[in-house]
Amino acid sequence: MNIWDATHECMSRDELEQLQLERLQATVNRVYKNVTHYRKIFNDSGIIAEDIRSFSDLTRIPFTVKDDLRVNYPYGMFAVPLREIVRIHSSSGTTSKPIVMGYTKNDIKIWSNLAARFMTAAGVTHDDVVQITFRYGLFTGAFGVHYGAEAIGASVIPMGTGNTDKQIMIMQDYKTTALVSTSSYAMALADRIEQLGIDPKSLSLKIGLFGGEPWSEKMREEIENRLLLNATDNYGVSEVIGPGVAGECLCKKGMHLYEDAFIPEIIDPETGKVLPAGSDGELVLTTLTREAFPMIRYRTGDITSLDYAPCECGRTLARMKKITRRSDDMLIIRGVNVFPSQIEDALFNVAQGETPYQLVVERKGAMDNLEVVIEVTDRIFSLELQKQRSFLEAIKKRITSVTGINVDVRLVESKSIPRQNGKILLVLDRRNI
Ligand code: DLL
Repeated sequence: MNIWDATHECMSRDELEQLQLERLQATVNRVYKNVTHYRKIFNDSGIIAEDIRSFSDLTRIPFTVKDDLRVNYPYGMFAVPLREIVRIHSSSGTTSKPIVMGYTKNDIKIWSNLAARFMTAAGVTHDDVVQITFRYGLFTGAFGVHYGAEAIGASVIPMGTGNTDKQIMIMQDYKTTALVSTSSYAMALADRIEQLGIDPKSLSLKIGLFGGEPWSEKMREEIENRLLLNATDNYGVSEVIGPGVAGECLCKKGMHLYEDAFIPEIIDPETGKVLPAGSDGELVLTTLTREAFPMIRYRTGDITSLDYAPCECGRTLARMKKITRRSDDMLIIRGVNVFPSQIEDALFNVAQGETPYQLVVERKGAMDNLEVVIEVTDRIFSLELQKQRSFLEAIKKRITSVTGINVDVRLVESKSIPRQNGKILLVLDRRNI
């Protein structure tokens, strides 16, 4: 099995911890010097950057949460001046404003190598033809994997999202060997390949790299059987870098977390207490190499656990269990992160006030579907039909512009959404992942 960066992926725990501490000290000094938000937090908590010398010292620093990034929109969390930034990405915030991340030249180089790690671990080499079906743009997914694949020397097809028939045509004609997508899009591709009567044996697919959303072992089995490829999981979070935080090797027994670049902690999401190794809890990440956008103890919201036992592949890095749950209400719809509060904001804005509603998430075929069910209020009821239609259209448009996903919107009779103790369950997630 190939290893992209054996020096860092196979270090002894002692060496690794030494490296982590050196990099942690540099990062803490950097944020104290350059990021007002952290300087204030350190000063308020009586923490002196030079005093952070051990992992237990790290736990004295308060967590960073999405809201801190929102408050510092757009560039407040940058640790370098804009002239040193060569790339800007963004991810969804909890309101209509996104979170903005910056990268220096060196950040991009390090990121490419981190992405190359999980791609190599999944079996990608310079002989592969890699088709990337993530959205190119502000989302970190496509560019992260793209640069990783180029670093390996593979031939990259930067397809972007959608246009499934064309994806399949290209897959056939260009002889794609590695597919990069969300697991749900892989299922949608498999459905369409079947509908078109294409024999998957006639394709050249060998490797599937799936990430960006939760998926089960059952789904893995189904994708592997239908597309005839070896499917691996990879994990990333835009706020800390993008894809390239962790990825499975072919043993498929957890995702190796690149601990030389990120310190992971597992905490109890209720109390914030750090839990012992092996416990299930929320993953918190501290970046160790980021120049432009360092994050100290960033709460990812993802529930997982870490296994520090050595892996048969030779990598010594801890392995992170598949994520199936979040500690907050963030939804992942077709690989896009959506917060119910973003939708509520958009809805109340167009409706000019509070309106009872429910978000219903379902799988339609292989793909996720989000329907916004809105109860008719007197104000909406009094509108003539034409106006009601344009009202629904306006809501749809606004939600799409804020979240980046298309939703269905439906009006229902007043008081028809079921209540429990007088309250509507705001999110009804009927997907069975
Ligand atoms: O989704 C980065 C990424 C892109 C990773 C492509 C892998 C492949 P965000 O848009 O910031 O970044 O979303 C991050 O997505 O906190 C998880 O909740 C979820 N997520 C990402 N990868 C996985 C995975 C990218 N393999 C959020 N399994 C994270 C489960 C995942 N959830």
